[in-house]
Amino acid sequence: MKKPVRVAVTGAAGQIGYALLFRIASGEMLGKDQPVILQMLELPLDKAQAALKGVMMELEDCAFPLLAGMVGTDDPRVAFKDADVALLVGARPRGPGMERKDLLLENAKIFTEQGKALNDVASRNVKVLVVGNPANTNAYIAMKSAPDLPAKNFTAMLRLDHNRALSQLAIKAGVQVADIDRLIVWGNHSPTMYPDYRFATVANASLKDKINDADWNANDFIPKVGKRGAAIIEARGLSSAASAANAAIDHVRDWLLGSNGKWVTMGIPSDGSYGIPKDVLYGFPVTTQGGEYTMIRDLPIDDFSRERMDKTLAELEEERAGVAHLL
Ligand code: NAX
Repeated sequence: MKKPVRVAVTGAAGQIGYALLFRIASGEMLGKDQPVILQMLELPLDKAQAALKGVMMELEDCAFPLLAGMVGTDDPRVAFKDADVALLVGARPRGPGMERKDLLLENAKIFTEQGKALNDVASRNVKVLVVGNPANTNAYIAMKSAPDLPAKNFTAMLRLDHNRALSQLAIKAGVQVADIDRLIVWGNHSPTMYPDYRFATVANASLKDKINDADWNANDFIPKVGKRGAAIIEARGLSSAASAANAAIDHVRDWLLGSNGKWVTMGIPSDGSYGIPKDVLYGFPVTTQGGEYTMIRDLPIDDFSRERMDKTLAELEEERAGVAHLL
């Protein structure tokens, strides 16, 4: 039997947590031969801790053969102790009358504290995925608060946007999702993101040749992917949870086990490529192998794309400026 991998999950009693933990424990994220220890963090509130206890009881009741242990806590230093993977899902939601700036600052406090705790107690090669919004900036804050850990190990989730875009393209072109490769979602996990299928292929032929429709791209596809989260809330009365958990699993699975040459989108600290300033946590195309990602470089950027990539960058720069005094 392999040595168990320690997976920390914050916001474990929330909706995404509920859709995520059981799949991790069943081996869907790290493999059907990989035991896991779940280290779950929730707020130090009676209600949150009671709900977490209930989730842990249900995990117990599944008798997952791969679940080698569980920890439930309200202390980040306990949850992140020796963690190999950390899924930072819990975040402060926007309350009534709360301004975007306040939301940013409230979350900055959480991700500063959690970044420091990771820095102090997690595995020196912990792989961090931030799901809680604003995901890119929260990941940036955690990265800056953990100077002893490799900055490249801090990532933000754009995989849900990537998966949403894949499905919309498959529907439009009348092809199978599994046959599409080389899709990108540039930038911030927000409606400013830029889903870009200029390089996409379907069964190795150009997808752009199949969908040669600039009007559909600009006025249907891009806004639909960008506003999909809001459309789900309107339809379901609740925000995306199962699809978000699924995307988190895809992100971590591909990162650790490899994407087999397929392009996937990850929010990663920029190295200055594509005119995106160093360190900005931005959605880029990558391939993954052996627990490392490699950015796809030197793709040509046309005027239409440049404008959109700059717009989503401007939003990220604004968020970064809003928290700069805390870092
Ligand atoms: P819920 O409100 O259902 O759950 C969040 C849980 O986190 C709650 O149980 C809460 O008690 C806990 N929590 C809050 N602050 C915490 C802290 N400091 N430490 C530990 N636990 C904490 O939200 P849910 O629907 O699960 O969504 C979680 C986050 O994911 C939200 O920020 C949401 O905006 C974000 N999303 C991000 C997506 C992405 O693609 N990056 C898509 C889905 C989702 O909207």
